[in-house]
Amino acid sequence: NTPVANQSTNKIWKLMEKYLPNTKEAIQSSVVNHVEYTLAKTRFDFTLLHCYQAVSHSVRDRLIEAFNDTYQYFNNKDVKYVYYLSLEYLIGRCLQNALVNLELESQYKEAMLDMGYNLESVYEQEVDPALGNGGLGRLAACFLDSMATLNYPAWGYGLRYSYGIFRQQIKDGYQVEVPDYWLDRGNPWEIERLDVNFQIKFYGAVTKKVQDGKERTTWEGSEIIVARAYDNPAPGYNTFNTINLRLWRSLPSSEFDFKSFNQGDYFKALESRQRAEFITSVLYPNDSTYAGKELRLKQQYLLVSATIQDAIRRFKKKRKEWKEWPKYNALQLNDTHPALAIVELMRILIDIEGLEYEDAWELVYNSFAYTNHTILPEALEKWGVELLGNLLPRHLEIIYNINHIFLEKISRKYPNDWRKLSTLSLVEEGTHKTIRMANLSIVGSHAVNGVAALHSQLLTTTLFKDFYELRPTKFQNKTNGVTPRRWIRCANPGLSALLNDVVGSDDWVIDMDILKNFQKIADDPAIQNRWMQVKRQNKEKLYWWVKERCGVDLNLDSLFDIQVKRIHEYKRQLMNILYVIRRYLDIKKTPAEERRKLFVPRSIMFGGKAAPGYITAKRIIRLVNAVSQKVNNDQEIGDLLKVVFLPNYNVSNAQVIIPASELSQHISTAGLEASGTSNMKFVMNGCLIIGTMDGANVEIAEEVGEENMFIFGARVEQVEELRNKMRNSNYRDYFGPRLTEVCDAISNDLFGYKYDLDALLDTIRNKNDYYILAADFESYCEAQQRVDNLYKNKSEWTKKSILNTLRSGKFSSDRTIRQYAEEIWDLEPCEIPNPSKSEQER
Ligand code: CR1
Repeated sequence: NTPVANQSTNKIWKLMEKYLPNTKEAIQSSVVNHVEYTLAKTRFDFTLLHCYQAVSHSVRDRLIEAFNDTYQYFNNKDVKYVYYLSLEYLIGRCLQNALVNLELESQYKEAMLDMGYNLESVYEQEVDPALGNGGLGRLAACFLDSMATLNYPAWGYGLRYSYGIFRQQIKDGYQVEVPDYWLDRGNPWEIERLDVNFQIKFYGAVTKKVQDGKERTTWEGSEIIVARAYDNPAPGYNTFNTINLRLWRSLPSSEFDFKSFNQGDYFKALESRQRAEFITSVLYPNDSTYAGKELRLKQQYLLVSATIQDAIRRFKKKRKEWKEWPKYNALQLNDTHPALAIVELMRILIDIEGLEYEDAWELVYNSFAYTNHTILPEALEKWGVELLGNLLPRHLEIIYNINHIFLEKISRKYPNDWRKLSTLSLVEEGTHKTIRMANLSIVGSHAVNGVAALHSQLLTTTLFKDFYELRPTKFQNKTNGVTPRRWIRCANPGLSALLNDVVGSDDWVIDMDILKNFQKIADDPAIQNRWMQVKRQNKEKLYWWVKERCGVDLNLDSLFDIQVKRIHEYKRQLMNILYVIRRYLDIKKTPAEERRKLFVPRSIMFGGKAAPGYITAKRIIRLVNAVSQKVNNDQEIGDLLKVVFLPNYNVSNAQVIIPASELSQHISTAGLEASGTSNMKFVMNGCLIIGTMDGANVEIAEEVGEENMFIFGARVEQVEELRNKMRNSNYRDYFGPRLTEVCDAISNDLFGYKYDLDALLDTIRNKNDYYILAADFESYCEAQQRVDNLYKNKSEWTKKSILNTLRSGKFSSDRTIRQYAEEIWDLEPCEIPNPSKSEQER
């Protein structure tokens, strides 16, 4: 029996009404209090790390006020929620983002400076939580920021891995993976919910019983563990709304393994408890590939089951009828990784809640939606029926049911069309029978979307063609976006200040489209100068970053040319480094006195992680480092060309790298990069793109103008024909002379590591060059020549840089999230009253 405060008379209510003050003194005393009472350190002398921890706790207190109020308000208003389900979130560091979004950065800066601490050095103390691989995980984090900012009633759900993506070190030019135990200094941002635990079952058996003339199915799991909630507040910008990223951690269930215990095997009993903790221990470090490991399936099911149980509990508190479920709940699947949620909700509705199959299906279908992020065949998840049936026997049964009913409809619509039946089926027959998770996701969802216009169109004409013909209205496009809060406001303070001056306010932070109204400044020499100064300062910051980590001295006047993303053959880092070699050979051939006339000095940087088992990707890293070694130490070359591999690319490093970049490479084989999201961040930060007509590059070209990019290479319609031409022909016939010379130089051991590098070249010489690198190489070289020509004209370059930023409004994730909310989720914003604003009004 908790005493309930009476609004008008109760003293407790008076206390509750108060929010933490944000004066300099209040901030300082809250920090000092946390040093003393939370960290138990002496307030007279504390390290920078303790300072970071205390500041974070002080900011967290403020976040929690907003966070609690937000969900209380949502609950009172009885709103519809969207549940965003994702196995990955790359949220990046929290402190600066929280301060910026709470609009407290300058107050904290001043308060801390007064105590002798530089806030930026404090930021650097924070680990970068890296619970994701690449674009898919970072997209989920940008979406949370936009959902909070736009006041949507939303929940993010994911897993709290103890080990994030590995830390990448470079030793002797090779990638070395180091475990990322990111929690070793604690995590001041999370709130452990000791009271939010759900049981998760695995294995066991299914039994059928007839009860009141109805068949009832029950599934008794033989391994039971617990999922515990850890909440991570995500504040919106320019609003009091703060939403929750709820991450599950696996723990042993309190039901001790009595069998082993009674048999006297104490250690065996403990072992099974440790196995439970292991489930959320490590993120699978694969990007756009599918591994098929049982532990991964356990992770997926744990996320799904705990989340669905949590959503149902919340729904039932309001005692609504089941038929109201879709009116109050939208569930978005971030790729197929959480697709079992469809089946889990079916299971609970039928087996536990006692709904009829058709009624349950209606609720599931109308609440779920699925986003596809790739058409690469190696990424499509297919779980072997033995594995799935063993771990989740009842779920396999339900999948067969769904499939049976679905295929019956298909055969009525297309009698005797066996091809259609076999491509649409959720089950892939063969010696090794599997469940196709994409097919399950499409069949169980009322909306399916791709992540850029080209990608969504390819889904309807290739990968999901038959599904599209069946139900064209189900298929949509939602072009990705990124949050301008983190990617401009936090990462590029110089540019932010400049934009504030141009616009006359910071309104652009929540409305990027207004930047379009200021395009005439692109020609203004004074603005151009300031624009160049900002870029210069950002380049200086990266200069020091590179010097410290790579020991390379970059020329600040050189063109900073950057490709950072996961290492993948389809992203063609190989083409980039082969061009670097081309450039090196060309410089060497040119008489010394003409070199500076012909070549713009360039600092070419690569960064990105290779999946630990992806040998070719690792060899690409080896080649970059071999070239870097050779070129950077060549006295003749000097600062005309530098090549650097930036180790351990992650969100916080990206915040230094992207604002400093002038040219940015997005050069995937046309049709294979679903969207790309860093391309958007680079454009916002005034970088010019060299790229193919792929993914969101197509829409970037539409927005900023093709004349403000360096576009090259085969278009998607040409790729198949080019591949056919190369098939069964000798690479000597399809390599141009420029590429031949480069490959010969590598094979003649110019860079060493002959065994690795020859094997790498064989992927384009003797394996039919699937990614058509050779076919695109000539036009890539030409585009690079256009880059050099333009860079010689600083004013023209800067003008294009300015236009890139001002025309990038479409790529704010605010636009994307609004579209999801209106076109898929049918969700209304719900803004909670801002107490500081209403106090001002009083
Ligand atoms: C795509 O490769 C896209 C992100 C986010 C990736 C990339 O082009 O920008 O998703 N796909 O939508 C992926 O990780 C599993 O697939």
